[in-house]
Formats: sequence, C-alpha cells, structure tokens
Amino acid sequence: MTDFQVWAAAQQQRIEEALSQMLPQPTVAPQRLHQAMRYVVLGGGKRVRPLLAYAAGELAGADPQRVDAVAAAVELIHAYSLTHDDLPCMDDDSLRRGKPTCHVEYDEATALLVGDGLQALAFQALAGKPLADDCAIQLEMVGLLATASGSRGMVGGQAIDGESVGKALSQPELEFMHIHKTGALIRASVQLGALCGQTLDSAEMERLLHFAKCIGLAFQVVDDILDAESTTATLGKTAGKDAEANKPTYVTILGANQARAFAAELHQDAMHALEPFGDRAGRLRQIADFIVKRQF
Ligand code: GRG
Repeated sequence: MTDFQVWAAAQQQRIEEALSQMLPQPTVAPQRLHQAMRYVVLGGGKRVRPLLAYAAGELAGADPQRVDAVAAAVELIHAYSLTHDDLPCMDDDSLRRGKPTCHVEYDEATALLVGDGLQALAFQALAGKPLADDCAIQLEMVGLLATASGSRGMVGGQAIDGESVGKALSQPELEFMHIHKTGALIRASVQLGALCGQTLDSAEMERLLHFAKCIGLAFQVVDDILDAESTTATLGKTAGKDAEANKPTYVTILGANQARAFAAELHQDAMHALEPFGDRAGRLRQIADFIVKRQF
C-alpha cells in the first residue's frame, strides 16, 4: 500500500466509526427508518469529502476530533443527496455503492425520509459540540454548509441538471451546473475542515478555495469519463446513465480525450494553488491525484 492508501484507509475507518456513533442505533424507534439511514450511510463509498475535510484540517493544524464532526456532516449531506437522486422521480436508479438503492431495498417513502433525516443529522453534527474556539466561526460553518447544500448550491445544481436533459449546454453552462451540483459540497468540505483549525489569512483561504473549485470540477469531469467508459461492476452504480438519459456531459461536449486533458489542466491549477502551503498541503495533493486517476 502507498503512504496515501494507508492514510486514506485510516481516515475511512475513523469516519465510519464517527458516522456509526452519530446515527441512531437500529434498535431505536422508528427502527425501520433508522435501519435505512444506516443502510445508506455505512459501509460504502470512497469518502472523498471526509478525506478532504481531514486533509484541510491537517493543513490548518486542526484537532482531528473537531474535524470528525465536519467530515460526518458533509458525508451525511452527500448520502442524503445520493438517496434522493436515486429515487424514481429523479434518476430512477436501482444500484448504489454496489447494493440496491434505498427505495429498492426499503420503499420510496422511506428513502425520502432517510434523506430528510440525514440532512437534519448533518446540521446536528455541526451544531452539537464546539468545533471552533470562536463561536462566531462555528455559526459561520453552519451557514456555510446550508448555503453549499441548498438552492444556491447542490440542490440548485440538481435543479439545473434536471432542466438540462436533452439540451445542448455550452461548456460554461455545464461548468455552472457542476460547480453547484458537485462542487459546492466539495468546496464546503475543504473550507469546513480548515475552519476547525487556526485561522488562515484571506489570501490563504482564497487559495484553498481555488484548489477546492478546481478539484470539484475535475471530480465531475472524471465522473463523466467513467460513466461513459467504465462498467457497472467497477463503479458499483449503473454505468452509461448520462447517455441513456440524454444528459450533456464533458464527454459529449469535449470528447473523451479533451475531457481527460481538461481534468489534467484542472489538476495542475489545483496543485499550483497549494504551492505556498508547502508540506502542510501534502494530503490535499494526494487527494487531488486520486481524484483524477481514480477508476471508480
Ligand atoms: C438533493 C436530490 C439532490 C441531489 C443533489 C449530488 C447530487 C445532487 C446528486 C447525486 C448524484 C450524482 C451523480 C452527483 C454527481 C456527483 C457525484 C459524482 C456523486 C457521486 O459521488 P462519489 O463518487 O460517490 O463520491 P461515493 O459513493 O464514492 O460516495
């Protein structure tokens, strides 16, 4: 295993335990809802957003116990978005993280409530204990996650995604959609992780956010390439969904080769943004490498 794989496995184990503790036990009423919440959150996923939070926390010298809450919050929002996105009224998918989607394993009403419950739990994680020395910063963190998740962030991106089916979007329009749908939560993961630590000056925070914007977009470009070129077995979710749904993607707009070149360009830009941080940004660099080289 590489140094990054060892670190990532340790953080994945750490977030698994934090999430398991935070989620209501399956024996707590209403049992079926709590079992379903645990079903969608535990034991799967790459945990990219928590990894980013831990790495940004490391850069800012944060106490990892504080970052646990932030890492759990962003993963809970992510899990809620996947559960709702898979519903018949949205992407109508039956496979997620290598197992039946929540509405298939349980039912649609449960899947809807699972998402709602996870979203509320994410905010409980952020508000439940001190995460910053200055409570004004913690308040800012709660607001930041709300903006990133809501209609001016992820949910807004999802709305644009729904409206764009069958349309020929320009590259800037596609970028606008992804900066909201995927990028906002990735950016929030980095920013929230950093806010658990020592205050970065505004130029440092700007660089960090530019890094987050670039890797958020690179993540989506790679996701489009994988959706077009990989298999359902490798991805653990249905491959070829974008073409089937007639959705504009980086592959349809640029072609696979240019999309790969664009991902490499974004990666380079992201690395450049981290230069002044030196070794403190080592883990963020490794995550950026993983995001562009990943096969699933
Ligand atoms: C609020 C319904 C609703 C949706 C919000 C994020 C989102 C919009 C929908 C999720 C579906 C989707 C395909 C989003 C694009 C981002 C993306 C590639 C998600 C998959 O994230 P990974 O690869 O998944 O990090 P794992 O399973 O590894 O956590």
